[in-house]
Amino acid sequence: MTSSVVISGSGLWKPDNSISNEELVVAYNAYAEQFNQQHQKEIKQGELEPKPLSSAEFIEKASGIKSRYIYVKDGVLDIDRMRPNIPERAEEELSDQAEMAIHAAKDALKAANKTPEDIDAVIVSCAYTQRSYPALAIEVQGALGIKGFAFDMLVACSAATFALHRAYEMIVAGTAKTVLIINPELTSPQVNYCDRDSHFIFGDVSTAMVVESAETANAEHVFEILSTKAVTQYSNNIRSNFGYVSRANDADPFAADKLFHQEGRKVFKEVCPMAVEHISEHLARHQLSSENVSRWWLHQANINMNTFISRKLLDREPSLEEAPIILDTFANAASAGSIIAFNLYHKDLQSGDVGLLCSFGAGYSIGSLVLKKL
Ligand code: CO8
Repeated sequence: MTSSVVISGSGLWKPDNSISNEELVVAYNAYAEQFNQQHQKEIKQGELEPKPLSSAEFIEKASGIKSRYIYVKDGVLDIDRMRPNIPERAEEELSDQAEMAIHAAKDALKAANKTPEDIDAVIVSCAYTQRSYPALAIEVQGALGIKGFAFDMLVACSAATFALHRAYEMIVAGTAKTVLIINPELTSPQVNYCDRDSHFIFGDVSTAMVVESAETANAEHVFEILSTKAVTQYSNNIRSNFGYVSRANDADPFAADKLFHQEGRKVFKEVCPMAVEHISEHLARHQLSSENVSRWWLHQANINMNTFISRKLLDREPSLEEAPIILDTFANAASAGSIIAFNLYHKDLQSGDVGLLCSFGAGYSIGSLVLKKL
């Protein structure tokens, strides 16, 4: 292995529909008021807590989110449903996530100046896959006419960066030449739109990247992967108990604990210092300091987390140009967040500029890559 490994293209696909904070709050508050009305007696007798009201101002201030993309809007704002209405597709049809994946994959292939014939491995990596098997990656591989092999992997918010790590290693090891990584983040089916603390956090989106040897790369914007770094540490503070064993547990498969839930404050307190330490150590490996980094493509869970982390790293407030924020329009798109930031903000960098791509989230899991524009 003589040549370096590069990211030669990225892709982004967003659904046609979006939901603003105001729309979301109107629906949630109507639901909460209806719930409190219907359970007046139990609430009065202290058997049930009333549902508190949400506010668009709180959401923007606490998270930086103004709006989020949604794969299917129908049903989410219906106070008698409070979840998207996604029709089940026949086995012969392309699955929803494969469709989302293909949109982003085509965009990334175009940016990397590649065709499906150039790809020999596909990784679909995201927070959830809509079925266990056959793998979504194999479905995408078949639909795009890609030879070689494909597999799915799940690492919650670090799914995209961890997949980039695997692609890097496969190319270094010579087990693949050009790898397509796709993150179809269909989060809305797992959002509890009846929970004030989390109803606003997530959005749906799909991203993709092409990783290959520098020898074969011929795209306009090519970034060498100088190195990768990953860490995981078990925590129950971000959790979803949805799973195939529920049927055998005789548990309600739609119960609140089967959806995304978290101890947001604890996550903030524990993950931020972990991320700062992780990134500092990763840069030090290359004798780099934070001031040597021209662009920070950070995970996009919450604007206050990003501000905290960048301030600690830089000892000052970073400009939006240095550390772009995409939360306002995309919300938290699970593992796709840092990839969206890269996709939208990389073309202006000059040859030799260094950037840091990093995810942090459930698990806990943190994954980073130090990149240099060629
Ligand atoms: N409207 C109005 N008031 C509210 C609302 C609301 N919607 N929500 C909470 N409040 C109230 C609270 O009740 C509280 O009131 P009081 O002070 O009277 O108790 C007050 O506002 C403050 O509440 P919090 O302490 O909860 O609010 P914070 O300021 O801490 O902000 C955050 C909440 C934004 C969640 C914050 O804790 C945070 O940034 N946490 C970081 C964690 C995070 O963002 N995690 C996301 C991880 S996602 C991930 O890892 C991916 C998982 C896989 C994808 C899943 C897809 C579904």
